[in-house]
Amino acid sequence: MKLLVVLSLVVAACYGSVVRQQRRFPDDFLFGTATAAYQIEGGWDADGKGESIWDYMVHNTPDVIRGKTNGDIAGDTYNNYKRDVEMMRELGLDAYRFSMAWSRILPTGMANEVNPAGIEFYNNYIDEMLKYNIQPLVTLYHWDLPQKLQELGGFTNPLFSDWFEDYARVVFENFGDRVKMFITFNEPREICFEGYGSTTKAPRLNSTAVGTYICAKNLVVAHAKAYRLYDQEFRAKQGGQCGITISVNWFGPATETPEDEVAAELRRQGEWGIYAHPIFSAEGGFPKELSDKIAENSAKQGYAKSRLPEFTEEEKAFVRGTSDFFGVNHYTAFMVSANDGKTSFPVPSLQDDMDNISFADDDWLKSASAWLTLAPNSIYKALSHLRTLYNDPIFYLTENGWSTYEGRDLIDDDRIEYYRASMESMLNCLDDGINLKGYMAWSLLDNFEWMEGYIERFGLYEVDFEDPARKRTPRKSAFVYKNIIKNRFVDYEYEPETMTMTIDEGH
Ligand code: GBH
Repeated sequence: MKLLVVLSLVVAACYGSVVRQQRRFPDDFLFGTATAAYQIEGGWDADGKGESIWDYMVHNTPDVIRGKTNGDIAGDTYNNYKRDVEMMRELGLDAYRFSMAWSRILPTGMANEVNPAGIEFYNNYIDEMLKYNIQPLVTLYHWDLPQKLQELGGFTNPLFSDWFEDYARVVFENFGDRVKMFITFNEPREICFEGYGSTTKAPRLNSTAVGTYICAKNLVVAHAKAYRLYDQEFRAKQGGQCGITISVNWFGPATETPEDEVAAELRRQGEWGIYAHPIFSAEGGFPKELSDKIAENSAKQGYAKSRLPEFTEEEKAFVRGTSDFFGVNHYTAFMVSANDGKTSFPVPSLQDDMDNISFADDDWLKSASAWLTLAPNSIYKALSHLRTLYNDPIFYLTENGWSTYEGRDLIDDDRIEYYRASMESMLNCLDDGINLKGYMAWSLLDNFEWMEGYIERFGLYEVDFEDPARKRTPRKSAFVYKNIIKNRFVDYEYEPETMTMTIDEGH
């Protein structure tokens, strides 16, 4: 007996991390990385591609981008896609999430004119992944609307959902034989609030009180049309899935006072509830507290109707239940307080409708991005909340990642700390029985970080944007992620022996 105790003590001492190591990811858990067309492809007008709202904005108002750079060439994946797939093999990825550029496939946005070179590019890219058993996850829309459609009002045109459905049909028809997971939209909040409601994304409409809300409604209807199209005309023969990705950072109350609880709830509804509730809730439509508040404010402000365009019962039923999974982009958390009257927002505005303030804890590790800190266990907090609210959906984390500054060396220990913390938080989800099926790290490689240009870097691989060949070099975090994928647990002792990548057998 005594011997046994001593023995097990010795074993425990030798394997200090044994407890953590027992927590494994299942073999069928999908590990991948994510990117978006405008951020990596380049070839902005190559071979018949049409102009997108990002092409238009960076060429006409270059000052809006830090360093006045643009995505004209970016990582030049248009010419380097084979190298990108080689990197996926080096990492041993199960899956890869990327987006298609609408204007590369349909140069004017409308389905009357399909660009064969665009179809060919995505065919080659997909086939290259499939050769090595890497499952492609395709996002149809990651922010690069064809400029011609913007000139017709973009997401605020009531016909927007038809244009999107027509585009989706072209994508399903051409690629659905090989792509089994489609994501309609990436981050409705960033499309609608940042693009239409502020000036931090194209098309910079700054119509926070009205544009944001029209966009929200048209976007979820467009999503539902694409989903129903897939369901009715493609699913039986193609056998895949269709869903949406919403950015869900965690917004918890700063204190336990009822005021802060209410503030946090309104904030969650304004951040992601207005996009998620119509699709994932049992009753459908916009979340009640926020929509009541907007209606009340609109009346006070002299509008004839609520600034939030409500759904008809028929529309509610059409949109409800139209996602095979809940794609979550999650990066961080904020604490929310009721507005103490010291902060004033423009009236009318979404910010005024939510009327609260938020902040990160000073102790949380800071990245190169002002909004991004390492908040403890925030994946678990976000997913367990969503799970209760929306009846236990299947989740994929479709983005999660960390930024460092341009020019930093390849030893990115802070990114490694972040990724390891994310793994622990996901394991907490799995322990709790949350239906989390996969994780896409943002990002495979450094890319054009929208308004931040090339200053904030999210890549597991560093990219030399001065080099015409856009050489890619693995950071230390790439080796650590590779090790996690291979082992299906987090080995805290692991250190790469060299900084040279190889492709393991079977990849
Ligand atoms: C994702 O958005 C995007 O899908 C991806 O394309 C992007 O590269 C990645 O994150 C990293 O940023 O400047 O203070 O107004 C994440 C959500 C929302 C984070 C907008 C940055 C800007 C806040 N993003 N936010 S601010």
